[in-house]
Amino acid sequence: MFQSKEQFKLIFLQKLQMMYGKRFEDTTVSEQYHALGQLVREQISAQWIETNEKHRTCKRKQVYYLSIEFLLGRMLGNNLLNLGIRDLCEEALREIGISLVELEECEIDAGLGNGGLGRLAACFLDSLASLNLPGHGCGIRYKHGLFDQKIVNGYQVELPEQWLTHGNVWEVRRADEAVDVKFWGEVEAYRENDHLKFRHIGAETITAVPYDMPIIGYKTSTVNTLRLWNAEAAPYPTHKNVLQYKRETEAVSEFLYPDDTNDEGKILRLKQQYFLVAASLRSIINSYRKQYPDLSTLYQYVAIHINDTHPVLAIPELMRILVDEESIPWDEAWEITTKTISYTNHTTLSEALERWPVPIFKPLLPRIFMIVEEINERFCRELWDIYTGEWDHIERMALISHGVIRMAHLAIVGSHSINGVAKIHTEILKHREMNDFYVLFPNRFNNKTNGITHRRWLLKANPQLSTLITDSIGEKWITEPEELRRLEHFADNYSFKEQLMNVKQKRKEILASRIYNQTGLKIDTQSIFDVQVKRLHAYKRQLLNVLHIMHLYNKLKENPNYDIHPRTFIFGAKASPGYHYAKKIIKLINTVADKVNHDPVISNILKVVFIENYRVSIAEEIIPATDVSIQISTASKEASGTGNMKFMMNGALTLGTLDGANIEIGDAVGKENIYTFGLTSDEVLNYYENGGYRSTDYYHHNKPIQMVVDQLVNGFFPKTGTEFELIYDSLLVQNDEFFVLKDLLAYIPIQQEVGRGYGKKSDWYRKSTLNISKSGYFSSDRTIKEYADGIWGLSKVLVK
Ligand code: 26Q
Repeated sequence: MFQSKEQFKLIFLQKLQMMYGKRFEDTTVSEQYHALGQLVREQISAQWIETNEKHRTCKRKQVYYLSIEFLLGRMLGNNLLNLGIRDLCEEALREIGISLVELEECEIDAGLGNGGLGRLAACFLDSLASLNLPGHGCGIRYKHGLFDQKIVNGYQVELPEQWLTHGNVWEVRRADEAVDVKFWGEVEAYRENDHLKFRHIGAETITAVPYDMPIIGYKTSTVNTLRLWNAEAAPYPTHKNVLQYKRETEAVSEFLYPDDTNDEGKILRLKQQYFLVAASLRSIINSYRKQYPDLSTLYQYVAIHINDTHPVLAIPELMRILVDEESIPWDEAWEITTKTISYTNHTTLSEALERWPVPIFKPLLPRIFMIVEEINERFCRELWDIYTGEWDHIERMALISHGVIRMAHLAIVGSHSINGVAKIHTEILKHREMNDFYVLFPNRFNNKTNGITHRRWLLKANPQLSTLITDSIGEKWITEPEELRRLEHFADNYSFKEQLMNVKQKRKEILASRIYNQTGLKIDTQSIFDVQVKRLHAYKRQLLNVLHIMHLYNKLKENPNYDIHPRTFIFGAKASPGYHYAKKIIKLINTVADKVNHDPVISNILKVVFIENYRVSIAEEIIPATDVSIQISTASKEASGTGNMKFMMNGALTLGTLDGANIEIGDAVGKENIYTFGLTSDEVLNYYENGGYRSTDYYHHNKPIQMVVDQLVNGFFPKTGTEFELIYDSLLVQNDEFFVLKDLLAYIPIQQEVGRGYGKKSDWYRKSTLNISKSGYFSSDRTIKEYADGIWGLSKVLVK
């Protein structure tokens, strides 16, 4: 690596000149960014090769993490940090008049994910490499990541995201490792040595070309690989209409699908899933074969993890390879497959469980369909032996029923480990949603509470807080996050808390000036920053948050002397383009913002900000500036949540329901250091099972609730007409499926308590300190160690 600032400057200026053929003074910031990126990539190439060599020859188990999403965000700052050269570069660049931060801001986020599931995959890659574990990601190189969001007149408008238009310095195209993936066509049976065999004929072939990205561990020599597949036309297409074939082929890796469970059955989405799986398995097996003679020992050296059911076709695809290509008998192939594959579930929402109609699936993937049918038949026969005569029971558990394939059932039957992502979520899976399977395979179910990489979300995103922490307890926490616990001793240290307060203040000012520059809105940095940023979903209940703001507005209108600490309510959220209800909520937030921010009296006390185009890089600015982290999903609905952990680690206090990982955050910090409220998950699930909730009761018996609900439709918001009828109806006509009105009743007083709590600064920062000190458990380093030990059987491989 670079020996000194002077050496770095020399190499950097040379690089810049070589790449752009200009004098340094004439280069743009974007060119400087690309030159620095290029330089970093060249610097790590030796370590990357070394890691690959080591993994190729070490005869140790490797894990491949298959995910339809990797929400990486920006890479430059993180890579510099992990290489341990960020400070050196920053100073050297400053000396030649360049701001590193400005360069970093040139980088467009790699937004190849919707939210939690995709970001989790990215955090896992960082932890795998930092822990020297041989673990690699397999995903799709979408040409367009999640759409860019514009807010026009309060409405969300989507634009295609364009992260690749200026090239991507972090990827290497490996054309020599391209593989074929087959769709359509027919299956032909034939005899070979008296065995019945099958081959796929008349198929349409797509070429999958890998683009590899280096995943650099924190101050280690390990550089793992994220392999993203690009769909391209086969070199010599035999297709009748070559242009059409080319267009259809490239469409496979063109767009990331937005998370929209209402919009099922899109054939392109299924194509993407099989494309990822078939290309990844081919490449995994190719590299396995370089070390080992046959596939009978595959599971001893390879673990394949599927991130939700999106890559579940890895199960029948592996069976196809073992049975059709390797001529391994079915039973042995099945044992190899189930011992190789493990599965994480990320949802209990039954409408979000993937199902594919047979009429879509079968023609696209004819051989895979036959294998799924065979798995189903054998499984149902086993069930028949156990539950003889119980047709309903068997039908409930079948993989194929009423003409649809249930992907979660395939995942459970075909893997040796099934995990949920927070304790309560795993319990709900075991005892409710997947109970039939838990009874049958109790040992397969386990919990792995999610985590986040504290290096991106604390060390990189919040250098001010990181410095304070390191000054207080040393820097061991960076590689051993549980060390943060030692901050406990500072909970009553006046000087520490004052510095913590100053750090928070500084970050609030940075965010406030960003908001001012982008929107012209002036926000009070002495106010409480109350933040809810996450995908927009009915179950996440941004609506509960807005109705509470409307309530505060009403209270202040009624009594301008109403005693309340000034607040800034900050939202960031993308709604799936076809999810009308979610889009109405965005319009409502912006409508309330308009009303509140333009009221001459109220706007001195309350402000509402909707931050456009929420994404990883914006999260890195918002989270460190947050006082109150809003985590108010309907209990039982949020599998885990990971934003909650990022806020906690940055010293925000959580205001949340007893849902997902909020419960474990509460257990870690103690109930004095978190604000919880609302229905419990048992109460919610009991209502769903037995009925008994009547939203109109809450409406009729509570004036403040009635008032805000009526304001949705009674002209309170000028010129909105019937705009919010959908929301109004969801609350009163559809009986408020997510218990917004009932929980609003509890939310109002707990928010008052938060306001009072914030007034007592010393106490508030005591709580804040304790939250940071207990956040080490929520590092993905801990999570990944649990996966490595408990599921994958993986151990460290040190690279020299
Ligand atoms: C499905 C079908 C068609 C198109 C898209 C999709 C799709 C895409 C993405 C369905 C779901 C997702 C993403 C789900 C997700 O992010 N789940 C979250 O996972 C986090 C990590 O475990 C948890 O913390 C969250 O609680 C969970 O909501």
